[in-house]
Amino acid sequence: MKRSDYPSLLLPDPPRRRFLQGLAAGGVALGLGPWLGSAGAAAQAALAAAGNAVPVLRGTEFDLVIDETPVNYTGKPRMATTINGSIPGPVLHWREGDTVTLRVTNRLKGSTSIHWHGILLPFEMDGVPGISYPGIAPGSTFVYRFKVKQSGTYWYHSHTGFQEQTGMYGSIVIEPAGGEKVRADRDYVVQLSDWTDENPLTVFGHLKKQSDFYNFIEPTAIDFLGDVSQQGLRAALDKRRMWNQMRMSPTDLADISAYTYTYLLNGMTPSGNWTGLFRRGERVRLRFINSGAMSFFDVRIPGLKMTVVEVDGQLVEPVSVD
Ligand SMILES: [Cu+2]
Repeated sequence: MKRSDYPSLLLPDPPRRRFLQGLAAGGVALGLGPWLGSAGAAAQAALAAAGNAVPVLRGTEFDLVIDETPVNYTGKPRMATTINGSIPGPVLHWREGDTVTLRVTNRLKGSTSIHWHGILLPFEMDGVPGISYPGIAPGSTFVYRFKVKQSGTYWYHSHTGFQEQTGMYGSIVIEPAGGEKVRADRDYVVQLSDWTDENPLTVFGHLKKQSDFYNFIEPTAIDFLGDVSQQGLRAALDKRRMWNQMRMSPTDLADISAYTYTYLLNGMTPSGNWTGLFRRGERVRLRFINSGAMSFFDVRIPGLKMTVVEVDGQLVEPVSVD
């Protein structure tokens, strides 16, 4: 799979698009720049050496540390919110039927939380501040413990402020009690997300003041004349009236576009070209996860048929797609 094939959506203009391909080796590993020598540099060097692999943790006991980590996706150094120093955080491998213990330590200046997305558990373990618990205060550790009652592909993320947008998310892979029913020779998580160099609060502020702030492909007078010549004046006017009455734009596919977003795959920018290796004839399982704060993704691998076998942790009637 080539990173350059993705994403095909919402890229306003070519120069910007090239820029937003990002740094070839962006992310945590190259976030060293101005902070070289700061705490955590050794951990980052280890990540750089690991290439494009997201760290994997297996078993029933997990220690997760939430901290700020310097990153650089576009040439501008920024601070991210990380789990064990990486974006995404580690892949958590669980087994159906096991009881897992997850100790989450907060090294941030403010409160944090981890919510286990799609996981069935007692409400006190759900990790939503203000609903199921007060959150995890700075300097403290919260211990989550619950029995794993399901299998499949899930993810986890902060449920506090905009921490998820700034890097605080990871994937969960749960092996079924009786082993995988659909066998594969290789198994890869493909976690898709979006990164902005802006403060997410600023992004939010822009949208509150102007909902199409990041939309640069609004219909123009020339588009209208094109509609008139194709559909006739009446139909063109009707169409425009319909959108105006809804106070919506026909190009309003997502509120936040590539104007500010760099799209990440397993924490790498498009130029980072995340690669999953396999041999000819092997069957590869890809676990696609949308961890975008605001984006949805049109997933395809040009020239390759894929079979969807599982959705949201549920086995489904296999469906062939591109
Ligand atoms: Cu969620």
